[in-house]
This record gives sequence, C-alpha cells and structure tokens, in this order.
Amino acid sequence: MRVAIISDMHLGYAFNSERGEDPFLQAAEALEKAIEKGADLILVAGDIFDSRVPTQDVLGRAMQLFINPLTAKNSGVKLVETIGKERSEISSTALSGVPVVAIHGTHERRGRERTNAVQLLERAGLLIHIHCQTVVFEKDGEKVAIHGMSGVPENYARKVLETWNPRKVEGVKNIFMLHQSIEKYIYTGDNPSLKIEDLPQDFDLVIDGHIHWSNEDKIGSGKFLIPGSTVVTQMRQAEADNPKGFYIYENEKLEFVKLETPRQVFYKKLGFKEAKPDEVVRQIKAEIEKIPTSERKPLVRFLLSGNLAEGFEASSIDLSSLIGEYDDHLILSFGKEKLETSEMLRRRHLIETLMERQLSVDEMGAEILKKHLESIEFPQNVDATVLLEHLSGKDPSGAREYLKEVLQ
Ligand SMILES: [Mn+2]
Repeated sequence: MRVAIISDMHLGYAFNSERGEDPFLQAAEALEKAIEKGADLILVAGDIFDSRVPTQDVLGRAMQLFINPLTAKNSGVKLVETIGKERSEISSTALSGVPVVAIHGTHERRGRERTNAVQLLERAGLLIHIHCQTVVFEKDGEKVAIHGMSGVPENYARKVLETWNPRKVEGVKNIFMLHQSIEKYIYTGDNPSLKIEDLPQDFDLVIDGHIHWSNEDKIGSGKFLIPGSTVVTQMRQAEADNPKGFYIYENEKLEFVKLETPRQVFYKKLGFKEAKPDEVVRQIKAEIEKIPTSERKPLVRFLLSGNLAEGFEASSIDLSSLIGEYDDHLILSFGKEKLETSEMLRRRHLIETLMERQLSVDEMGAEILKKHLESIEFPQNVDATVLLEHLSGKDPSGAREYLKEVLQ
C-alpha cells in the first residue's frame, strides 16, 4: 500500500496578504502529486489550518481542496476496522477515491466540547479525523493501521499518550501519527513533555507533525518521520535549508517528494563592526544583487548582528525604504534584534569582564558605578565603593554627607 504523508499546510496563513495564496497553492500541489504518484491513502499530521476558527473564506477554499482526493480513482483500498472510533462518524464519501486520515494540530485545537476545523471537514464527509483512535485500511490483503493522537498542550502530551496507550495491531503495518514537540525536535517556546523513548518503539513508522522542517530518523525497529510543513510560516535557517514537500511510504521505504510551487527562501546573516547605516544598507544591497530572480518572488530574510558606529542605532537604518525598493521582485524582511549600539556594546563588555573576574554583586556594582563616574568626569577623589556602600545602606542620605565631605 502506498501512503502519502503530508503535514502543516497552514491554510489561512497570511490570508489577504501577498503570501496568502501560498498555503493553498502548496497544499493543492501536495494533494495532486500524492494522487499522481498513486497514493492509496493520504495522511495529514495536523495544522491543516493556521487558526482555531478559520474564516468561511478559508474554510470554503479548504473544502474545495479536500474534495479532490475523494473524486480521484479508488485503488481498492477500504476501511476494515476502527478502534475507539465509531464507524457512524465516518461518512461513506470520506472512503471514496483516495481517503484522507487526519489529526488536528496545535493551531486547530479547541476545548473538548467544541468542534475544531478538522472535525468540521470530517462532518462534511471530506476526511477521517482521529484522536487517540485507530483506523485500519486494507488493499489486496495488505493491512495498515493508522493510530492518531491529535495535538494536545505540551505539558499533557505524556499523560494523554500514557492513558491512551496505543498497542500495535498484530500482523499489519502500524503507523503512529502525532503533532507535538519532542525532545530533540523542539519548536521555539515549547517545553516538550515527550521524548522519543516515550513513543511506541515497536511500530513501523512514527510520524510527527508540528515541526516545520523535514527530517528522517530511527525509532526502535522502525522509522521516525517529520514531514515538515508545505509552507514557510517562520523564516529561519532550517526552513531555508530544507525543501518543502511530502513523503510517500511503501514497503518500509520513505520517498520525499519535493514541491515546485514554494517560493525560494534565502536566509542571510550579516555581521557589522562600528558600521554606519549607509554601510549596512550598502552590504545588504550587495547581498540582494546576488539573489537570482525568479517568477515567484523569493522570501529573503536578513539577520543583522554586531554593532553600529557611535551615535547610531538600529532605527537609524532605513529598512522600510529597502523593502519598498525591492518590492517588485523580493519579499524582504529583517531581524535586527542582534544589532547593538556602541553604548550597548560597551555595557555588555563591561558586564562580561566583571563576570569573568568572578566578582561579588557588590564588587560588580562598585565597578559599574566607578566606570560611570569616570565617564561623566566625576571628581576622582570620590571612592565608588564607599559611595555605593552608603547608597545601598539603610540610610542613603549618608551618600550625600559623604559627597559633601570629599567634594569640599
Ligand atoms: Mn504547524
């Protein structure tokens, strides 16, 4: 049996903006190619939608997309068993053509009593949604069990999995699908409760959505797969390095199918030393000139770091003019959080030096005060240590007395 594995389509991401069509275009390409490549079944590992409550425009577009696999030719694959899932929840239309089995992700998750957007697609007869449930398909005598755990808050993931405790179905291929951060594969800000060792070790394939760049690894005697997203939602190195696509799983082998529609991504790091804004702009432009033009505007992100010349700060660089200037053939963005002013650099150096010398907090305070007094050309006979002792003591007015005394 040929199983297509797609994840994180994020339909509705950047909707109504220049990049609003990207998720639809790329999800459509993935579904089409899966059918073209003869998939018997399509799995989606969560985050079909970008938001909990997609607008009707987004929902409508998603419904149009998911009709396509169902109108394709059915290869003879059929649902033969469900575990923990009522057969009555599954519409016969969802079993026609190339059936789609999906879990919901972090972006679609809602309260227990509320219908999420993936369940909505199931109710429309477009797919099968599973959460701590198993569906078994058969084709030409070969059976595949799909066990799915939809996205749950990270701190509950281990508990939910332990409570459900999915067991492999004997004598069939077992695929486990989830949508969580897993130690080693962590999404920014997530605090995963699951480790690779917590996942079923005796399944043939474990699929994890949520992480947006693809990766193949081993788990127990089987394979561990992160399909990655079909669309770029966060500009970062891993997204620039990894092509977008989906996988085909057959006979224990994984084949990556690259998508053609995604924009090219360029992630560039530029470091500066006492640079003036026009120098920064000049270097950015020189880098931009190296980027080949393409039909679909590439996504270009610059990560600026280092420090600027005396008297300049990041806001002195006119980045919005640059964005406008190249608007015709690039989608530019900048990260300038790591670009320091020379003042920030001096302070950081001072603190780093003090930490290296392993001074106590009081000693560090005295050093910082001393440097500050020097920089404002305070009379040199004022002892920073004594002054700080007065300032941090019970009666700070002693500091005034001390200053009066030494400055007379
Ligand atoms: Mn996602």
